[in-house]
Formats: sequence, C-alpha cells, structure tokens
Amino acid sequence: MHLLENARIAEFDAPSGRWRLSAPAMIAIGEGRIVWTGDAEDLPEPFAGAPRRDLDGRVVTPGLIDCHTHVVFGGNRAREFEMRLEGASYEEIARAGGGILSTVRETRAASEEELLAAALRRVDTLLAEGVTTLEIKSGYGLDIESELKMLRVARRIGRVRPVSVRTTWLAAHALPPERREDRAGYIRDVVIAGMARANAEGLIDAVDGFCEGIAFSPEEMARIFEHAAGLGLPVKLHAEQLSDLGGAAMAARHGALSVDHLEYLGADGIAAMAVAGTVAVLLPGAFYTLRETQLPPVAALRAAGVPMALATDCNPGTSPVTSLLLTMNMGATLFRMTPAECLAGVTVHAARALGLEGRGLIAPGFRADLAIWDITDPAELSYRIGFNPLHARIVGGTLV
Ligand code: DI6
Ligand code: FE
Repeated sequence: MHLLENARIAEFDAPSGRWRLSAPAMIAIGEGRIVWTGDAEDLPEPFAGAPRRDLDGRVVTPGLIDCHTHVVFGGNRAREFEMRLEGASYEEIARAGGGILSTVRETRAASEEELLAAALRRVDTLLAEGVTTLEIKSGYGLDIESELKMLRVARRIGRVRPVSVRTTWLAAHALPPERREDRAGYIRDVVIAGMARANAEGLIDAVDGFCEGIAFSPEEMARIFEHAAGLGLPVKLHAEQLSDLGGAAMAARHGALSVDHLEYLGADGIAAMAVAGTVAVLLPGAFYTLRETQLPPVAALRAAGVPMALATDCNPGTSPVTSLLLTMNMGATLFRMTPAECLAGVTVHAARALGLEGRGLIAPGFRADLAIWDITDPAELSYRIGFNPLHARIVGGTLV
C-alpha cells in the first residue's frame, strides 16, 4: 500500500462527458490497483501509516491508452512519402505493389531482434508521453510464421517495458504477392488457420481486418469474424477509411469492440454502432498524412451517443506518428472534438475499444495506471503542439 498526496485528480463525469479536477487529494494504491481516493482528512485509518509521495498539486489523469497501432514493422516508407508529395495517391502506390507490401517485404526479412529494436524506439516515444497501455497489430507478415514473429515481438515489448500490450491478429490487412490470384486460399490457409495457431500460442487478444476496396470485402471479413467468434476472440475493423462499403455496420452486427478510421461512415453505420455499443476509433494521424478532406462524422457520432476514441495508428505508410498528445491535438483541431472528448478518447473510451474493463479511469478498483502532468488544466494536453508536460507515469501501481 502507498499513497499519492496533493494530487489534482482528473475525474470523468460520464453523463456530461466532462472532466472535473479535484482539489488537492489523495490516491491510495494497493496491489496494483486504486484502493481509495479522497480528501486527506478523510483518509481511512488503516491507510494512515502507508508511505506517501507528494505530487505538489500536479494534475493526475488515467494513464493514456493507444488503442490502435502497428508499431512492429521493418523499414520505413520515406520514399513513398516523397512519391505522394509528387502526386501519386495511396491507392495507386498500393496497387503498384508498394504501400503495405513494401513493408511486408522488410518485415519478413527482419529478425525478431531487429523488429524489437526498431519498435522499441517508437514505443519509448509513446511511453514518454504517458502511455500505459498499447495495442499492437500484426499484418505486415501475411504468412503465418511472419505474423507470429510480429506478435512475439509485440508480446516481448510488454515484458521489456513498463506498459501493458494488447495484441491483435490483422492477417486480413492485404493479400501477399504469392497469393494475389488466390484470395479464398489466403483467407482459409493464412488468416483463419493462422488465427487458430496464434490463439493457441496465446499471442492474440482480438481480431481485426482492413475492409476496403484495396483489401477485404465485408463478406470476407464476416467469414473471418465467424471464426474469431468460434475461438472466443473479440473483433474490430478498419472500415470506411477510403470509401463506404458498409463495413462498420457489418462489424457492429458481429458485436465489434471498435470500428476504426470511419471518414466515410454513413448514417446506417452510425446507427448500427450505437445499437451494438461499438466504439468509434478515430485516427487523425492517418487523415492528416493522407491529406484526406472527408472528415469523420464526429457530430453525428456524438449525437448518436457512440463513444469516440483516438489513437495514433502508428504505421509506416499512412500515420508515421509516435505522439498520442499530438493525436489529441489533431482530434481537436482537425476533427473538432472537444479537449474533454480527446482525453476520454485516449483513456476511458480507448479502454473500451480494447475490451479492457477496470482501466481508463481513476476510481477504486481500477488498475493504478496513471499519468502525472505539469499542467493546470487537462485541456492543455490537447492544446499544446510538440510539448510534453509529463512528469511521471505509474504503471500497475509502480512509479516509472
Ligand atoms: N489502414 C491504415 O491506415 C494502415 N493499415 C490500414 O489498414 C496503413 C498501413 C500501411 O500503409 O502500411
Ligand atoms: Fe491501422
């Protein structure tokens, strides 16, 4: 048991969606969880002798949760960035064998150690800004062994760094070159068969797919989701990023935890997500990098009561972003989310997008994942650009 004192706690009021800052207060932590919060004079007697750390009135928020990343990959796509600046579109580059497939070549060629070293540089940047839970997808291997290699690296990240890692099976990201003429075979032999293997090896927590004209159709994804359900794995989907194929509604009908991107989401998709309680994960880093002009329907999602999360989508092609704070700023400036929505989007709603209960809020019973900031107003986290006010993180009750 230990105590944090003089903490200004960011408390989320779910009905209004607002964050309230407490007066300087105490947080009691035991066995990795928050046990009690409140005024110092109300501290329960049994806690009184526990060691204390004075936070000098700093603001404490839940530890940040980056609920959609592809941080494990080989190489980079700086040349493709130049091509896009010269006028080529993301889809043209993908159809010409570049894009995701160029990262697949580099990821297949890299050793586990090389992938780990490259990913840790990105992960460390995220952690330095207060991230305490990180989702990592496969999807640049596209054969079973290479996908498992990525996932082993992802799991290792959670062992060598103080962060919780959740892993997601994304073999349905693109068709690998050797299977270009054999979609059904790829889905059967790699996506579905590999999912069962990864699950048996304890390497995956959820199943995802890229539902798009250049990737997989809603019908193909529905089949994959049925197999995920058979293994008891929750599902999520990249959908409506470049066009509206109805992927979000299909995913919601399968009880998806989240549907991600959503620039082209229509009214049917929003209604289906609201009914299913599916989280909308918005990825402004990809919107920005692709110089997209179609905005996700934030006002309609808000009106329908669909919870919105924000994530970096850290990946070498469409979102080479390793800052969740910058992502919050983009959520506000590009998508017109309120700073309160941005903070909920990287805490309580991001936890829900990962199916993680007991995370993302500061309340008794919740995991003691906290970010301590040198700020006076939580809105500062969304307002600043290129500035990191993190003082310290507490991960599972331990100060790091
Ligand atoms: N959507 C994305 O934005 C990334 N994957 C996906 O399904 C892009 C991945 C890449 O271009 O490497
Ligand atoms: Fe993505």
